[in-house]
Amino acid sequence: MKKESSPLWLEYKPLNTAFAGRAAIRCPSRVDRQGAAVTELITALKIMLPAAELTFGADSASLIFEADIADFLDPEEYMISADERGASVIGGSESGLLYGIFAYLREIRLAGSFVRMNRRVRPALELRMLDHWDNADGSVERGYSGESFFFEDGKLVVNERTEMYARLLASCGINSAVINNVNVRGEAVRLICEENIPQLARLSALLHRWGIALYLSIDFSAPVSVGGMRTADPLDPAVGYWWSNKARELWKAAPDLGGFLVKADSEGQPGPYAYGRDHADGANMLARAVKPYGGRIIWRAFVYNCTQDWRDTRTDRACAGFRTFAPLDGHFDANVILQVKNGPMDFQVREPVHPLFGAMKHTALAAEFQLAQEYTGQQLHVCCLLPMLREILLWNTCTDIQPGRVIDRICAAAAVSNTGDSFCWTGSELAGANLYGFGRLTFEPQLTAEDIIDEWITLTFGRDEKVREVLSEILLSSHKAYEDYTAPLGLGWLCKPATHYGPDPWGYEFDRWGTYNRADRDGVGIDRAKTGFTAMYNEPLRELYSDPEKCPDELLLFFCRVRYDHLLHSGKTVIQHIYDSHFEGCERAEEFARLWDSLEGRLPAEVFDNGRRRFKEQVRCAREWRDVINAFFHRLSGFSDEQGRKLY
Ligand code: GCV
Repeated sequence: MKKESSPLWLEYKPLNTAFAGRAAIRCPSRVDRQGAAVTELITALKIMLPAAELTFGADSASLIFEADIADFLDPEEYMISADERGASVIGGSESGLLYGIFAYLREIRLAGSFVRMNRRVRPALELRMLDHWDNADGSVERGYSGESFFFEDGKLVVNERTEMYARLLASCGINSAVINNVNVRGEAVRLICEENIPQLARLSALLHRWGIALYLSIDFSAPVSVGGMRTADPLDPAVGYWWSNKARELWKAAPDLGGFLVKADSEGQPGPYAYGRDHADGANMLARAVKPYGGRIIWRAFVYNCTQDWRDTRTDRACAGFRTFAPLDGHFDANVILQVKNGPMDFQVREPVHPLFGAMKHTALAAEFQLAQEYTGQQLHVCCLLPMLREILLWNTCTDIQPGRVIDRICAAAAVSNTGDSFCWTGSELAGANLYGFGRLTFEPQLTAEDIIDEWITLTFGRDEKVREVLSEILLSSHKAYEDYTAPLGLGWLCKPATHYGPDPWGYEFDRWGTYNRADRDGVGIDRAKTGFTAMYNEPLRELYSDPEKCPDELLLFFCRVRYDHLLHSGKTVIQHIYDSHFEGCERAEEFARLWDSLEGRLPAEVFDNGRRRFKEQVRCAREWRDVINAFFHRLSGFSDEQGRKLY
């Protein structure tokens, strides 16, 4: 069933100016008048200047908007020069022009009137990608925003919502989308089969018009599962031949297809190991099949042993990605991108940056983030990820190649999407900031989280000062609050297994997933110098992380095993920090709920009520986290709270 959707930050309103004259759009023939860029400009101007007479190329106009394409710009680059009489927007291609038009419209909406500006911008990363974990049956793995809007009962859906989705993505700079789950199951295995190709082609064309390339997650064993072959061995020529034919068939119908995303040999997904081959063998075979069409293979580095024995203290899951992929550096074809999760474990609220970013020197890399708040409150808790994303992108890997920040070492950023078919797309209105901000930040990483949040609030909720103040305060302190009441000093996995919601500090301790805190009566944390993990970082990081006296407080329990009375740089003991941060984080959540309540009457009623319900749940759950985690450590360590608060 088709559901209504909100235009989010793209709701145009009349500008403050009372302009009633003639406004002209001028574009030379190399610009497509029916293309997305010009269409968006017209749509916006009609609403922003309701009394204006809008024409194409009229000389007597008092407002002139020029749109052009120029070869001296990169395809996605744009240039704007504007003043009170209009604007000239030039792109390096239709996509660059589209980004320029969106940027111009954003500025005049933020100002409420025509602005003077001169700007030339080129995106920092080549691919800015959303990864949907949507299943063909319409469910979404780790989805907290309703059902899929791409799939319904095994069928691919293309409708007005798809068009709105493409506009939203383009407006914040996202240029690629993987529409199906990396765990390719059920009918999704057949997505690349003949019966689905016409609909894929429609979707690909729709997205392409908005500068977005369609990617598909594929089943590595497709030659067997849908091709009827006896093997999917990447070095078997018949397998390569099967994939080449499949690529030809797909790109013939959908010439703008971006490529495939592959989760191989991970959490039960098939891969090259079954045939005694390595990940470069698997990725390169696919890369050769898609190469003639400019296609790419995005290959995930999330490979580890998920059937570990908890008694085995020598195997460390954090080491797995590095051990698998670092020896393969330089072995991948040029059209393979290795997609590495931001940390070595799995999207915890605090993890060190993955050491592969500082180790792979001859491999194209993508950083993978998770906007779906699987481990960060599942969109019931507010948790704005932008400060963290920015910190990671600008983090110095200390490699000998300069510049060596993560953003300099990658060509792509991907984010597991937080969208679904809920009216506001992201379940919680506030989670929209993560979606918008991911696009803006990966286009222009020099923007601060504060800038982006302020921009998003104004575009989404208007310019009410109180709303702006309250929402920025909540959003900017939300990640710290969540970290405080759930994950002290870098210690992850205290959540309930399977659902990953709510506290259960023993939950993962005797399980098979390689996710342990090893807390006992004497101390807590894992000595990762001993497991070999800290050695995967470049100096001076290696030394910093190996030494409990030097390790940054926020990562101490990730890297080191310490006693509860170990003194932190902050001057507190570990145990007192655990108690304090849980009380403080929880108080912060209570404060968020009060702040939100102060916005009653200033936000649309449905938005306010939706937020109020979610903050109520956040407060309940934060109290649960506080009391369970404090009781756990109190009972194990025997230390009481310096402030005499109740620890249960
Ligand atoms: C799509 C974690 C999640 C899984 C997810 C996996 C992955 O394990 O819990 O739901 O699977 O990561 O990123 O592949």
